[in-house]
Amino acid sequence: MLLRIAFATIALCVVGFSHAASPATDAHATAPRDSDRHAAVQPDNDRHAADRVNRQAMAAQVRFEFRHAWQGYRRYAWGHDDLAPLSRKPHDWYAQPLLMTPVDALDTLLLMGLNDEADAARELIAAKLDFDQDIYVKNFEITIRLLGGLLSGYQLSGDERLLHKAEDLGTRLLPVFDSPTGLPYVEINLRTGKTRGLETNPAETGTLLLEFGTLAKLTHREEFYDKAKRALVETWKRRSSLGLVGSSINVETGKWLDTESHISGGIDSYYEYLWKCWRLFGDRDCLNMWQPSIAAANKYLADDVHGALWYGYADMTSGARTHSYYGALDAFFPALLALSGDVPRAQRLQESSLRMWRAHGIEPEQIDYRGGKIIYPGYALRPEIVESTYYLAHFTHDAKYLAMGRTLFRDFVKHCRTDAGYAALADVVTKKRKDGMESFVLAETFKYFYLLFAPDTALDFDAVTFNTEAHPLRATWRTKSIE
Ligand code: DMJ
Repeated sequence: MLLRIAFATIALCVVGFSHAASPATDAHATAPRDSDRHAAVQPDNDRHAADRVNRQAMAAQVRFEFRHAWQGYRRYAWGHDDLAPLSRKPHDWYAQPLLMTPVDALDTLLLMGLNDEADAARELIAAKLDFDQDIYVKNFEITIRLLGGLLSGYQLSGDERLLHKAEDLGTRLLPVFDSPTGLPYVEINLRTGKTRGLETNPAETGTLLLEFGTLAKLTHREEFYDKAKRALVETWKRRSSLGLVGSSINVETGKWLDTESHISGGIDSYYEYLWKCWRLFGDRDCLNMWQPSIAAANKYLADDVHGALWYGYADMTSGARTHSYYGALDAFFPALLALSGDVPRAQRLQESSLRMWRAHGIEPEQIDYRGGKIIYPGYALRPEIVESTYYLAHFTHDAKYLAMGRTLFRDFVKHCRTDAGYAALADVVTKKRKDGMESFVLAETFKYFYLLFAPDTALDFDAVTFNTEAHPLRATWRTKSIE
């Protein structure tokens, strides 16, 4: 597959990023405009409506709803990690807030041209985000959300303060890699550098290189790249003879604690970064690790059930099927398949994800695809099915993915919108709500909805690689195209 990644060594990284909406008309608005909202909520009155998705109106509607969620955070949780949308209270992950929502949402604000809001978020981050805290944090979550968000925010805005915060954070996180195997400990104290947490998984060990690697390139400190790459390689080296990895591993011994393999939470983004570290950095070792890994996943995890494609669970050593589970997290896989060149398989799997969504008008966390029984009934406002819709629309130019995205968005608004923002669902059958709005809703779910409908000029897809938290990273350090 030809990757059209031709990067010039320009000083700032804003070239190639632009937003669909006009900042001149919107930058000073203080509330979402009703005209934006109503532009997209007209019902489909004829059977051809799906073929005529009004992209401009849909992008405006997504932007309006994103702003509604952002304003809820701003009103009730400003300066904290995230908003509890039902109780209208702030929620923090740790004893000290680390501004999860503003950092995670910053690049979405910028891409949507919400410049006043983005400026306020940047000032809050510059003034209040202090990593010198005596708290243990999860390395994986902090890396994908905060390190990723600071780096893409820097690349989009040119605000050097964000890069300095990213370097401070990356430096504080580095001791996680000081284990006998090079696999990272699960948690680290941001002030003391002490580590803890021996039981980890491939997602936590293998989903660090895009962020640490980008930090290495931007700061010219290669140790960030080398340590995160070693963690990925050490995970891959422990694959079975079939080419599969398990779902739990000990950091210090490197021994598998659970040999069940799948593409779901705990392993998912390990696959994603094998491909994407080749795409972003042109690191051929990553391509060489990806090829046998995806072949093994397609051989042992893919499951054809009455003509429908799913990916289930299997033992990494024997390849024997252990569960026929698939869920909201697995729904990222069509995006990865499409990005790595396998559009036909991506399209088939996306049909299955849509079937899962449609069964209840919104997707549950996990189902048993043989029979359709729900295993976990919640919906955490996850982005993965939207991400795959966006990628497939990009690669196929088929309007059916726009119509699919419109269905997903209407269901999302219908079931999850609250007066203060958006609320997760405790149960997709009863539609009972839950008092949570994770930062990834603003980082990912709304961003992918927006990019799906926005003009292609909103973001140059070929010039960026999204980290697993939807933060677009741009290889400004590269001068050549790769194939
Ligand atoms: C996000 O934090 C990331 O996408 C991660 O890789 C998986 N889970 C959530 C969203 O569902």
